[in-house]
Amino acid sequence: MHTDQVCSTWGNGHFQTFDGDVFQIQSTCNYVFTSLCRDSYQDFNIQIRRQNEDGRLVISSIVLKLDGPVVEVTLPLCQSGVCIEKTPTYIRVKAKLGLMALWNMDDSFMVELDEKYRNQTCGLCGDFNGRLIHDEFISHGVQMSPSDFADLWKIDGPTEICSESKQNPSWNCSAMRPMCERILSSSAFSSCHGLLDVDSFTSACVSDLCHCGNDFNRNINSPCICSTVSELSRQCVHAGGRPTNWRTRTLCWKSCPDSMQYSECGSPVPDTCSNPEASQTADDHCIDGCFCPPGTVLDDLTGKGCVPQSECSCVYNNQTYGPGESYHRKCKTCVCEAGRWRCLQRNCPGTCSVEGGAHITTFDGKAYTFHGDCSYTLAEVKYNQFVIQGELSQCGLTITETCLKSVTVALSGGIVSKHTHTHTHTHTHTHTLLPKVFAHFT
Ligand SMILES: [Ca+2]
Repeated sequence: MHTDQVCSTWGNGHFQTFDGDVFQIQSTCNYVFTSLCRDSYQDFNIQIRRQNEDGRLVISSIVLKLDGPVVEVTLPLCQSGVCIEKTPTYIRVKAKLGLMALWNMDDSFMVELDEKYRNQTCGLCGDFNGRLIHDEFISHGVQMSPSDFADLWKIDGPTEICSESKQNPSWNCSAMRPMCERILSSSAFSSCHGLLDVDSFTSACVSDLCHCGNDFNRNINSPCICSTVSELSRQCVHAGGRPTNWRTRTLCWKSCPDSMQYSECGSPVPDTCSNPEASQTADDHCIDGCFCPPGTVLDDLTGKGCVPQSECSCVYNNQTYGPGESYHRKCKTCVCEAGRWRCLQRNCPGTCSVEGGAHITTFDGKAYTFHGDCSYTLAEVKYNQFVIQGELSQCGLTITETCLKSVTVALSGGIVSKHTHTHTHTHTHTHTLLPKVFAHFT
């Protein structure tokens, strides 16, 4: 269960505190959404403001100060313990200190806090002490209205004096209730009813519908009703419930691009051609959004939408190769199969060389110069399968004039062959079945 750690705001100024109180503030002022109450050191401080767009309150600014400097970001970004990512439906901020914030880039914003912050938070999200109403709406025996409570956490800009616009309470909204109940209590949400206080969401739905007016047919697909139903769905999923796909063509329908389908619960990290098992590594709750149908992954390389993994392309050296296409490199051939390179290593011997008595090139191609005066191991395979030694010594007037005087090849089984410029000696100490090996050099 995570409901007691989540604070959220959605739709037309609805809020739910960490402790579960639901209230509405229809205001365009700037508020502390949640912060630590301690003033000496603030791990986090999140502020939020809405603005009025055609009679609808939409989130216009969210400011997160998280344990460090404020940074401008390009997504995705991970820096100093803070990760900011964008999925098709959400912008998500995760902070190591124990905070996750999720914004749907529209009306809904949610913060999940670690248990360790219990009874230490300030702001519209309440004190997180695990008790409803106390001490948010009843403090020291005094009752507070939501707008009194919100006033405590209002933070005006430097030149601003913001006052909350009071709601018009005279409207009779009860006529809207049956419609909200019909949707929110429907069987699609049956797994949510034991997890969330559906009545609070019904009241929020009634309030929004009332605010929007009487035209039900116009409202059925509008934010008037959908923002609260969507929020219930989101919070239900977060709390461990599994709402069935409740959206229909006539109720809060969401269309998706590229043959994707809308789902209330999909992986926050989608499987793609470049990472077809990404969702298996996601440790987070599922989220709602557009997802590729089962059996397909998102083609993030050529932009063909959702494709079976077998139709995925591959990338090598910034070039894209279609399924079945291949590239050849020294000693290997790779074929693109289902988004992955399948490589065949060809039998391709490695070469090490000593040239000019001092210029050595390793099996892996590293060249260096060394003027020796001794016998050196040029190559050796452990457990005495073979040892090749080279004798380097001065052969000119200066110490930088060195020559490879001789090479000795010793094989397991006792074959030792020594090669000099003019002679080759081979001694066989025991009989062996090893193939004879020739060392050649210039
Ligand atoms: Ca409380």
